[in-house]
Amino acid sequence: MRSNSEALFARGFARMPGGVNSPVRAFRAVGGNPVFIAKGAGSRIYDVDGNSYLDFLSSWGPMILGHAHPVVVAALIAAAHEGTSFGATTEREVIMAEMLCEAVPSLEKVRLVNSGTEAVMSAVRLARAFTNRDMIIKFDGCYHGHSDSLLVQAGSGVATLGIPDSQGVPLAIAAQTRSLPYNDIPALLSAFAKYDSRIAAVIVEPVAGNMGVVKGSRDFLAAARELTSTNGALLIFDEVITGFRFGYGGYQDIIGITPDITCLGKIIGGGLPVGAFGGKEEIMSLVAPLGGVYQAGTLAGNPLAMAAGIATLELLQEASYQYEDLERKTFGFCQEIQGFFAAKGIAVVINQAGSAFTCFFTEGQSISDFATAKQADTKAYGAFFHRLLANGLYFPPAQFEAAFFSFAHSDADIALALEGVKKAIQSL
Ligand code: HOZ
Repeated sequence: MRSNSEALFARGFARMPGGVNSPVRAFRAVGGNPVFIAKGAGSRIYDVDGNSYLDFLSSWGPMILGHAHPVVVAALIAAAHEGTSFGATTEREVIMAEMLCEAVPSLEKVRLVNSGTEAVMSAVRLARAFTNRDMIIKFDGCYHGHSDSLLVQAGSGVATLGIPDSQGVPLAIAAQTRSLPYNDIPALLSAFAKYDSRIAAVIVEPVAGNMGVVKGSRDFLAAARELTSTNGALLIFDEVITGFRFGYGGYQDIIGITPDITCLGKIIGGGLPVGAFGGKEEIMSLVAPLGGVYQAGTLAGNPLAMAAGIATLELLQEASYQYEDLERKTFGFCQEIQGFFAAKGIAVVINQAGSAFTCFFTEGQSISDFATAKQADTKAYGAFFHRLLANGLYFPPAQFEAAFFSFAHSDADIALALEGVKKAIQSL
């Protein structure tokens, strides 16, 4: 029973485009109307009708500690009592900048902003200024937020809604972005052969999360590193999802490839709006007020976002938070559900990286890029999603997204989740 959700959706629909403030939330990719969430605690979220769900959306990534972690909440309350915004610098910003630079190898200096979109938009501007070039190379199915330059063959909501090249982006701007197949080294080589002295930057999600989970191969990422270095372009890692998700720091540590600029968001804000971009001192010195690349924000480095982010990062450094455990649990879970699908005779490819995974409904052997991801049967995913919901599990409401485990998922939660997934699959 979801009558309160239905009533709220009807009210919201009258006053907000599609009834939402971010398109994928409208459930258009899976059918039906969205569930309105009232609250969350640990591994669970609760809707406005009193239904409870084990949460595998994790707010699209940030909630690696689970919802309303008491230490994060206490940090937020303490910060709120001291004032919520000053538009002036605060100690928490310095602490956060120090923590990020210590944890992520490519960061010598960092600028804190309000979202992943803002971080990437500013990183692209910075790369263009540093190289004095205009062209950006991205990859099909990677999503880097909704700034004009990057809404070209993008993933996430735009892929889901079939508008990877958004209306309203001037052709002249889109023409400065080339999108290549992900994990395709020959395509990268040809692009550099064709455009070399025009390329300002290659931007990539080292593990794509926005066409569903798809790992960038080490060879592919290494080729991007080498080609950009030899050709005077910059390599930007969009680690908005991967940062602090697979280990304490960036995914760049795990694969041992250091980009020139790193973009962060999600986990570093502990569930509050935040983003960051940074890199070598030489590059970051171009950012105003030191240099001529303008970027600013009234709420940048906001005290509440800093408090939640610092508390989250501090907890993640404690011995009780072992990323290997989280990965092992996620791997085991994916293996089990692969078995359930096989028993039911449903063809599925499950891509898993660390604590992130996606079930692609496809007869294909593997999903390694957007072309193979797009072969997935999105209607079948929609049916699966609704069966999961009916069994108390909240997965991403779209095929081209990642599901996440959090440290709050206990063994008992996982056992319950497996039971729910099994029932959902059996009822398909
Ligand atoms: N762009 C997000 C998914 N990758 C969706 C954000 C939201 O709807 O909250």
